[in-house]
Amino acid sequence: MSSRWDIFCSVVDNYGDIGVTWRLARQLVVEYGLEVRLWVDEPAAFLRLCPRADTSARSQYVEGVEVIRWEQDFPATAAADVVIEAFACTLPASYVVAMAERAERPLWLNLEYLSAEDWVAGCHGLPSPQPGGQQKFFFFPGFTEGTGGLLREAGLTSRRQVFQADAEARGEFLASLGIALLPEAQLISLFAYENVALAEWLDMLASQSTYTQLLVPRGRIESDLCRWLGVEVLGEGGCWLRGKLQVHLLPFLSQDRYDRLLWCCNFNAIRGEDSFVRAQWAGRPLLWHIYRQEEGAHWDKLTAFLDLYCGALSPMAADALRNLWHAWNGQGEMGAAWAAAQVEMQALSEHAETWCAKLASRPDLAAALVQFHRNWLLCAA
Ligand code: TRH
Repeated sequence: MSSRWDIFCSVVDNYGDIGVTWRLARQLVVEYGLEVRLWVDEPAAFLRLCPRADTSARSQYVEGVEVIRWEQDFPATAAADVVIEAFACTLPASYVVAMAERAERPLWLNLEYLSAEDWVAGCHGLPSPQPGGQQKFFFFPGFTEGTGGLLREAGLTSRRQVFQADAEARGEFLASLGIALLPEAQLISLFAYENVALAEWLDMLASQSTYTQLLVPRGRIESDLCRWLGVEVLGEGGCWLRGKLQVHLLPFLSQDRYDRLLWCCNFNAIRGEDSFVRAQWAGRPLLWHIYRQEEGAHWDKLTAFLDLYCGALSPMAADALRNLWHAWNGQGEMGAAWAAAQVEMQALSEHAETWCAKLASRPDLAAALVQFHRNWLLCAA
């Protein structure tokens, strides 16, 4: 069934909004042959994820997706069959009128932020009446049945497993980033907001008996890293050895290369929403720096996810993981929490693969969206 989809993305801050919508748009094109336009109000953010994009172009095709600069002065345009406003961004008024004027009403969806909280399944798919007689549906991603699932491209798990089993491919990829492996080193990737717990963690890693290589794509954590390393600035491509810890500063990678970085590492520190999901698809233990919300609302999200994730872990491993994530998010001692987590690392590694397989047995978010549209058309007929 061919249809036209419009996805609207307003970049609030960071890369999660554009990261999710760009990934979804590509998947809808590649796997479902849909015509997709992605409207983005901040081309610079898109350029970070897709360096070959042309920021000067008002409209351009990238990997089959028409990426359009979403300007204040919105052009007259025909509404698509399916309209996704990502993360409750406000659609242009003239576009909402165009939707209402279509002979066949489009399906209007608000794609929400990801949360493991219980209430999500109860709200997923609910309609909300809009002025002018239209309806908008809430579409919630999620980890459990009854939610919209998670973004996962076809064949992702097998591609990842083949890569992880291929030492030569991993070596080539790391070499392309200028990384030479130290003997017996564990690899850790680091993507986080500013974080005062970093120093304690790095002290611990530097004092361990075996090497750790910390792979850090450029970003907000750099100032904390500079402070700990005792240097003024960090040069991209540089590396610094302190005790048994070698820190590498990498460029910000394309989404596909970032996936491969996660797949190469024994442990991944990630943040926000999209990298958090990608680290779960990597099948390796992870450390989540959650996006802070007002009045500490993010703690409910963190707790809900941990309750779900730790369900099948032994009490010892679950405690170790909880304490580690709490410390990383500002509640507890990072050094002690890391030492305790190290003891459970084997169990955490095995669990990460089991968890990934469990998630991958559910329909992915793009499939769920397409199915939602089909069901909606049947109901409307
Ligand atoms: O950038 P983020 O902190 O985004 C956040 C969250 O989405 C949060 O929920 C939201 O409210 C806030 O933005 C506004 O983290 P996130 O979600 O992981 O997005 C980062 C994207 O960047 C993701 O698509 C992965 C990608 N990425 C790369 O492509 N290359 C890289 O080198 C790195 C480090 C990330």
